[in-house]
Amino acid sequence: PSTIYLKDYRQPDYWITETGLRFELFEERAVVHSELQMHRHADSPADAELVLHGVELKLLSVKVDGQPWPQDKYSVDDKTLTLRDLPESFVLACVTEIEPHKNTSLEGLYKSRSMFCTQCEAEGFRKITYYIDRPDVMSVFTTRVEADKSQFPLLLSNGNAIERGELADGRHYATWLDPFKKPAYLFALVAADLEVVEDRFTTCSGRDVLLQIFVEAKDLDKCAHAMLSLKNSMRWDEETYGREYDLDIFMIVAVDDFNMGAMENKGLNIFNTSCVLAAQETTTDAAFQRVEGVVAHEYFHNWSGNRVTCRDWFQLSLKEGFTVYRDSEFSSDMNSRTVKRVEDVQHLRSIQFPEDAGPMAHPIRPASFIEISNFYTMTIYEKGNEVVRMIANLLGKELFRRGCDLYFERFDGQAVTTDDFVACMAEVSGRDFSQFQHWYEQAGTPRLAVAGQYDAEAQTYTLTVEQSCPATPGQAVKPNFHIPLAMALVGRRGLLPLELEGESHGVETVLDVTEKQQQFVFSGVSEKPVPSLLRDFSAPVNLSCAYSRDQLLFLIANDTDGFCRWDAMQQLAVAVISEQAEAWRAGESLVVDVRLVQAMRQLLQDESADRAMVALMLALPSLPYLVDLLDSPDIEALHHARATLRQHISGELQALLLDTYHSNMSDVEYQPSAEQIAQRSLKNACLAYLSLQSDFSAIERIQQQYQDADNMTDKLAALAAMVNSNSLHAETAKQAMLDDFYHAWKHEALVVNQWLQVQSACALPGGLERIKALMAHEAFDIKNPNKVRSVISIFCGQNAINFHDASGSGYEFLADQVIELNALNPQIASRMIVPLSKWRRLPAAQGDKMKLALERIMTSPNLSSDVFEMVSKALK
Ligand code: HT7
Ligand code: ZN
Repeated sequence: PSTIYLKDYRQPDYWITETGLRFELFEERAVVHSELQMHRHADSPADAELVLHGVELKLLSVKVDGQPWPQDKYSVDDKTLTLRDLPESFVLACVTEIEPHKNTSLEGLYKSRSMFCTQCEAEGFRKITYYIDRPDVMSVFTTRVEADKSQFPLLLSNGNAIERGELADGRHYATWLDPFKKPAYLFALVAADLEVVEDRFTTCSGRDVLLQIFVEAKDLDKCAHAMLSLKNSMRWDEETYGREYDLDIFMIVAVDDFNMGAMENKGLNIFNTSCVLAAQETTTDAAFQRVEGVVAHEYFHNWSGNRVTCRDWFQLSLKEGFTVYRDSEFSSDMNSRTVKRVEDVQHLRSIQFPEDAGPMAHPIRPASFIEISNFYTMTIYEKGNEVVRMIANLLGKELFRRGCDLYFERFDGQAVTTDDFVACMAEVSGRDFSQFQHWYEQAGTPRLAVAGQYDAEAQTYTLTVEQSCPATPGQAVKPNFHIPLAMALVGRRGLLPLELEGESHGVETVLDVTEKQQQFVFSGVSEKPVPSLLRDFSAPVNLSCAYSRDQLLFLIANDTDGFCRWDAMQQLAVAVISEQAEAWRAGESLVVDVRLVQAMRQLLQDESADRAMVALMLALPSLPYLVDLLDSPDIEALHHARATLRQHISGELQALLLDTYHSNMSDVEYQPSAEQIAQRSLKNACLAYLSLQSDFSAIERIQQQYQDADNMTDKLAALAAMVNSNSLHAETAKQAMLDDFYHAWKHEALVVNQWLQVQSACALPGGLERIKALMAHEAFDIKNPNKVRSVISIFCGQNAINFHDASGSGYEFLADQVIELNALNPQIASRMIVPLSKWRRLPAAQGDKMKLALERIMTSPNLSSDVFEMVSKALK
C-alpha cells in the first residue's frame, strides 16, 4: 500500500457538476447506472486523463455523450477507471454491478439484515460506482432507487423526494433530488421495510421541516429521546450559531450493522441502532446521553461538514473537531457542564493521550496516511475538539461567534482547510495565530511542569512554567506551543486576587504560555496559596506540579473549579495506588493513607455537593488508565493495589455508603434528566463499593435492586455488581441473574450487548475462557461490529488484568481475531490492534509476546491496507 501526503495535494483535472444515479436493487446484485456531467479544470491540459476511483466493481458499459467509449481510450484496474482523449465538457455514463449481500466490510452499499444501506465516508462511494471520490469534488445528486415493493416499501436517498411510481414485476421506484452540491462521501441510500416516527420543526425563518426516524416496528417506542434531542439540536444551532436547517425533510434511519456511531449524510443520517434507540427499560443513562450527543453531532454536521466541507481528508478535524466541540457545548447546555467536562477529560486522557504517546501518534492535521479510515481517531475528534475549544476561549464568546459566522458565510458550498478556519478567527479578532498553528501540525501531548514559590516577606507568589513535548513518529523536536493556562490561587477563605505586573486580573486568569520557560510573579499575595492549575482543563496537556498530599486535600475541599477538584482526587488516588503497588511488589503490607479515605468521607457527607461529581470522585482511576499512565507498569501489582484499596474504602466507609445508597433511592417517575442521572450514579457507585463486602446482605442488596429496578441503569448496575462479586454467596446467584437477564432480553440486541459487555469486562480470574464461551453463544456474531466491540474490544481494552495474562494467551487471542476480521471487515480489524500497539511501554515479559502477536498478524496473507498500516506502524 502507498502513502499519501498532504504536501502533494492538487486540484483534480475534472469536476463533476451533476450526478445522476439509478440503482436497480435485486436479492443478489445491484446494477448502478451513473450519468456524470463533467468539465475539465480550466488549468488542466487538453490531454489530461480522467482517473475515476472504483473498487470491487464489475464494469458493464462506458459511454461518453451517449456513445460507447472505444476500448483503446480507457483502461480499468482494481482501483481505477482511466479515460483518455476526452472533450472539455461531456456526460460520462457508466453501468456497474455490485454484490451488496456479500459486502461484509459495511462500506459502500451493503445489506444490514434485510435492508440495503450505504456508508460512503471516507472512501466508500468508490465501492458503488466509478467516481472522483474525493471531498473537493462537489456535485448535485439526483438518485433513482428501484426495488421490489413488498420487500422494500421504503426507498430513500438524500434531499427531497421528487417522484415515485410503479414498475413491472411488483417493483417500484423513488427519485430524490438533493439541491445542495456535496461530495460523494455524503451520499446515502436506504431500501427497507421499516416503520416511522414523525414530528415537525419550524425553523427560525418559519419554514416547516418534516422529521422522520425509521426503525423496526418493535423499536417504535424507543425513538422519543432521539426525536427530542434532534429538535433541541435544531433550536440550539439556530440560537447559538445562527444556523438554520435547509431541506424540507430530515431523516434518520437506524441500522444494526454499522462500523461507527452514525453518519451525517445530507438529509438522510444513518445511525447505529445503539446511538438512536433509547427507552427506560432497555437503555442506561449513559446510553441516553450518548443518543443525545450523537444525534446532535450528526445534525450539527449539516453546517460544519456538509455545507462547508473538507478540501481533502487531511482536513478531517476541520469538520470533526469543530463538530465535537459543538456537540459537547450542546450537551453541556442540556445537562451538567462540569460533569460533561470531567467525563470528556477522562475520556481524552485515557484514550487520546496514550494514542498521542504511541506509534500511531499524529497531529490533528496529519501530514500523511496510508488508509484514511485509520484516522478517525480520538486525536482527530477529541484533541481536535480541545483545539477548537482553546480558540473559542482565547477569543471569547462574541468574537468566536463572529469568526464562525464569517467561516460559514465565506465558505458556504465549498471544500476548505483548517487554515481557512483559523484565518477567520484571526481576521475577526486581529490576533496572531501563527504560534497556535503548531497544535494542528505537531503530534504528542505537551507537558507543562509548574512550580510555585511563595515569598511571605515580599508577598509575592511566583509560578515557573516549563513546556516540552515528547518526540513522536517523524517529529523529534518541536517548536513551542501556545498553551492557555487557566489558573487561580486558592487561599484559606477562597480565591485570592491576582495582580500581575501591576495589573489586576480578578481572581482567575489565563496565562499565555508561549516560551520554553516562563515566570509569572503575582504581587500582593497575603497568604501562602495553593495554585489551582489548568482550570476547566484549559489545554490538552499533561501538567505536573509537585503538590503535597495535604495540598491535594486542600484543593479537593476548597477549589471552586469542578475539574480541578476532581483532578486533585485523581492525583491523590494515583499516588496511593502506586505506593500500594510498590509495597505489594516488595511483599510488604502498607497501611493505606487515611487522607484518601478521609477525602471521600467528606465528599459523601457534603450535602451541597453535586451528586454526579461525588460519584465521579469516588471512582478510582481505572486499571487501563493506570497502565497507560505509568512507566513499565506492573499490571498485576496495580490490579492488586487498586482492588485492595477499593476493598479498604468499602470497609472504612460502609455505614456512610449505605446511608448514601438509601438516601439516593427514588420512587419518582424515571427521567433521563441531569438531576436523576446524578442521583442514580451516586447510588450505584455506593452499590459497587458495598458489593465488595462478602457478607450475605451485600448479595441480597444487589438482588433486591435487580428485582426492583424499573430502568436499565439500575438493573445493569446490579448485574455488574453481581458478576464482579467474588463472594462465595454470589456463586449460584450470579449465573441465575445472568440467565434471567438474558432470557428477559434476548430479543433486544442492544440489551444483550450490555449483558455481553458486563461479562467481558469482569476482572475475576478466567476471563479468556469466559470470552471464548461468549463468542460461542448464540448472541454473538462476528460480522456485527456492536457484538465485536461488546466482547473482544471490551476484553482487550478494558479487562487489563485478564488480557495481559502472563501466558500471553490474551495477545494470541487478539491476533487470531484481527486475522479473521481482516478478511471480513478491515476497518473493525484495524481498530482492534490498538491494545497490542502498546507493547513497547510494557515490561519485556509481556511486551515481547505482544510483539510476536503483531508479527504473526503482519505475516498473515491478504492483509488489508487498514491492518497493514496499523501493524507496520506498531512494529516500527
Ligand atoms: N463522519 C462520520 C464518520 C463515519 C465513518 C468513518 C469511517 C468509516 C465508517 C464511518 N461511519 C461514520 C461520523 C461522524 O463523525 O459523525
Ligand atoms: Zn462527526
